[in-house]
Amino acid sequence: MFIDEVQIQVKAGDGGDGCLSFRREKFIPKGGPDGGDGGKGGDVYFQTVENLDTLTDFAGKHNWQARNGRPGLGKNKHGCDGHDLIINVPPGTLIYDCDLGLLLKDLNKVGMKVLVCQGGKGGRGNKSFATATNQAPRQTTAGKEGQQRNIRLELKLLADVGLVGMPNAGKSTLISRCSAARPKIADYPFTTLEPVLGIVELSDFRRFVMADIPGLIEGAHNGAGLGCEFLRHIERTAILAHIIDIMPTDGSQPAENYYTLRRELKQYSEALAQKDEVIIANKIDLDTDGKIVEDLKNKLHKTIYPISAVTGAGIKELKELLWQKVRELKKQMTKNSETSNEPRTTSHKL
Ligand SMILES: Nc1nc2c(ncn2[C@@H]2O[C@H](COP(=O)(O)OP(=O)(O)OP(=O)(O)O)[C@@H](O)[C@H]2O)c(=O)[nH]1
Ligand SMILES: [Mg+2]
Repeated sequence: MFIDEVQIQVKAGDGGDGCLSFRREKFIPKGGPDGGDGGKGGDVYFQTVENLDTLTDFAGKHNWQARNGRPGLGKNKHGCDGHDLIINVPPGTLIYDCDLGLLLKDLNKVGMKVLVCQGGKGGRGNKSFATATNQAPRQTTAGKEGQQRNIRLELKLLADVGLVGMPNAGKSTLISRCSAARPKIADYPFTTLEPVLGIVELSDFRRFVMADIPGLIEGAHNGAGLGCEFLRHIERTAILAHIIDIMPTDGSQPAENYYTLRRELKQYSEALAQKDEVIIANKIDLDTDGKIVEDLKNKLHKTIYPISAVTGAGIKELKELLWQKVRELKKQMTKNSETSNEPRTTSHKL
């Protein structure tokens, strides 16, 4: 089950209460106060880990709570601090506070860790109130409550190349040919029902991540087909690979299908539509004399990369091209982030 949005409640641990106690021992009259302080409640963190790619772990669990601090004890014993709760999420998870309607943090890299709820402080035991003029205090304080938040987690997968196209265009066939991902492939529309990530490997240890998402149809922004919601998973890709079926089984025109899909992308988000795009004409094995691809080139007036995901024609060149483009864009992005003065910390406190 692929889950990319959940709402949960997280709570840090409460602080333990301070202890009221006096030293009582044989032959030691008036032993004095010896109540220890309470322990601190555990904090709640979110952390990104590599081997996760959905929010399925949250499906059956709404409440997430760190351990409370233990109360202080006699003989000046400090209560134990509560254990922190570290919640693992996939890279690309956005953390929102539902009540404040605020984006708290975008965990867009592996190994990031963010503190979202701070544990309550432990209370003071009566020993800590002892002074020269008040040597037998009976005063203690209770532990503080841990912070609590209603959190919404939203996952936007992190990939370098996002495959977009109409159903049946051959997106899944392409990703399964380029990577170890094995999404279902069939000759009916909407075979793919959830996003799939694949790592495309080239020679000399070069690699990039490709995302296959369910097909889009006209009216997707109004909910037609599977709607546009999966587009969020390619919002952060460096480039879009737009796959056109040159011989759609429904008899539609490849060029018109291209423009229909572009309109849908634009309706969903202008930023997405502005992304660099590589146009791929798939199924050239069915175009024996090359006329359909030629016609498509003339109609779109854009560079088109012909491939056949089934026979493998043009795939090697396509992988090289995508890798080059991803590398250039990533270089540009790191240059931009270096010129901005954003601190490069990996652990944050909110
Ligand atoms: N002849 C030919 N058939 C292809 C090619 N690529 C894909 N197909 C066929 O097209 C059909 C659809 O392929 P998929 O990869 O499932 O298409 P998709 O774009 O992932 O479709 P959805 O998941 O429904 O959006 C399958 O029957 C494939 O075998 C190709 O290069 N040549
Ligand atoms: Mg598919």
